[in-house]
Amino acid sequence: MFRLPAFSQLWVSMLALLALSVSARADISIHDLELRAGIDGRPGIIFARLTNNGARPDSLVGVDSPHARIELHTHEMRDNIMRMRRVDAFSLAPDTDFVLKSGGHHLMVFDLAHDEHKSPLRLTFRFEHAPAVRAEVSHGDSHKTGRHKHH
Ligand SMILES: [Cu+2]
Repeated sequence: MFRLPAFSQLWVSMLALLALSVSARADISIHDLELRAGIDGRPGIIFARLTNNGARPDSLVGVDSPHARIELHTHEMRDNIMRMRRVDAFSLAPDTDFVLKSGGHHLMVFDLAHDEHKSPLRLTFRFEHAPAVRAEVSHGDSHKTGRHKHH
């Protein structure tokens, strides 16, 4: 009987750990992931919607994949021409959706060494504050990539 307090203490700390990991996991969620593979060795592109459920601003500082090198890109108007530019981070305002879409912010996929159209691409989203989020994205329709120009 004297071992019971120790056991229940362990149980309480386990519950606390569980609660911690659940709330941490909910900080930033990623939806609507879409991968458009590039044609003839051109870079692919990833779209998604990131929701910062936390109470403070955060930033996406990188996306890692064992299959490819991934850059954060944005579009900006310069000399009356829309160009893509690499950025170090995307700011994620609290309680707000950040949308990666065609013609806007997006993820550029380089050197895709991957068995195309078979297994999904594994991704790890890294943030300034929130714990990293792992996700997978399957190959979508590559015919649409023609509209996306890369400079
Ligand atoms: Cu780009």
